[in-house]
Amino acid sequence: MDKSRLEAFWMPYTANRQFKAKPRMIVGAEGAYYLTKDGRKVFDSLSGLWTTGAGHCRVEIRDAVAGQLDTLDYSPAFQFGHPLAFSLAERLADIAPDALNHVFFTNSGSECTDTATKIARAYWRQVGCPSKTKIIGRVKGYHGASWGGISFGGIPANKKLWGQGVDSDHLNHTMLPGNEFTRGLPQSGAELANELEDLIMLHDATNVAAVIVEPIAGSAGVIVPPSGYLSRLRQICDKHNVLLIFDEVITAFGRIGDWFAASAFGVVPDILNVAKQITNGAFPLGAVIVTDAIYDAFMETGGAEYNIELPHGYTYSSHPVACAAAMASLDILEREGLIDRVRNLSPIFETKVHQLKGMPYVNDIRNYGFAAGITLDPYAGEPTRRPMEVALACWDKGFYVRYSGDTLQLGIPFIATEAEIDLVINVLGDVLST
Ligand code: PXG
Repeated sequence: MDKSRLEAFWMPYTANRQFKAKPRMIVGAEGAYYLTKDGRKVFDSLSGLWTTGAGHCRVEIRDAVAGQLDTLDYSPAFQFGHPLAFSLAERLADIAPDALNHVFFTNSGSECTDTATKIARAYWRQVGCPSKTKIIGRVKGYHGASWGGISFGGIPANKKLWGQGVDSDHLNHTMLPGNEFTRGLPQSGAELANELEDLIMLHDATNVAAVIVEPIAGSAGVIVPPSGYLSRLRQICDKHNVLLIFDEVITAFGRIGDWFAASAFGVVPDILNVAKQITNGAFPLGAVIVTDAIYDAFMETGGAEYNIELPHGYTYSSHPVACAAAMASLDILEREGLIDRVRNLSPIFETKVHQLKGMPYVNDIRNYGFAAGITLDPYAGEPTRRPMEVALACWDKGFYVRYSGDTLQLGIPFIATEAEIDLVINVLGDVLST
């Protein structure tokens, strides 16, 4: 491809100069594989960007999308509705735990972050506590690229260019020294949740609206919560009237062998964000699922019936094609028992990924469900270089492996076979030891 065409596209979260010097073009996909421009088949070991667990180019989703484009390609999202949006919302409310019964649609995880935290702040105002505005995130958290996302997130590289963001503070992350190479949930570290109480004391509960965490931090390298940590967060939120927001953009819809981390860990937030896997990546869609208490508060304080209770939304909120893609994707997960498959095969994935312990540079491995993070010793002063080199070597050998910061990430497709798991672990082993 000529240089001016390459330069025309400013690629997101990408080393543009490096990519454009040696492009890695993907032109097709099928099942657990990509097809590259140079005719190679490449195993998709992050299911896209944690999006495509059921495999690529599913005909059921294609047919649903095509059918929807034939019937109703777009309908206005504000003040009018289409039936599929209500059906999808009801379906999500049915599978979400407990009182999480009301769904606000967005188009992405970042929009979910903004939406959930705007709802949290507005909720407190509506119930007579207008000073509760501060949002607490967590170091190493990722909640997207919007102003809310970078403010509540805790990855330094994603924050340093922008200056002042939205009012926030941060809990520490949960990677405790001594917990390296833990399989699944670390048994120690639940007390780290007590920092939330310290922060609430520091700022005063009358000023704190919500805490937002990924139950398992994804982007920063699959940081699994210590056993008991999330339920302690829940208790502290209850004690101080602070809303708990779970960002399940990666963990929802099967990645960890359950519908949600909230259900897997038995801790129910007040607001639950989802995106990515909801449409198997085939169409942008996010959803913010809130409790009866939150929804009812807006309906009860909304004033005259013609008033808009929440002046918030997006042109493409509840896009009919996105809803059709989501329905078809959820059908696939259910019909093919893919969530059970992940749960059943997770111990095998866990055993295999931990076989990389002892390989050169590997200083930690964390895993849960079909997700794993492998942290590598850095080159002196260049923390992100080694994972990039490993990932690019894997690409050359026919494996798409994602890296972020000092960590390699695996989020293998739900449909991956044991043999494919073996192959991806073996290639990582080969690349690390050469
Ligand atoms: N929350 C979480 C937990 C995410 O993982 C977002 C919000 C933002 O979603 P959008 O749709 O606005 O991008 C994400 C996105 C990685 C990786 O390498 C992770 C994400 C995106 C790209 C790469 O782990 N997560």
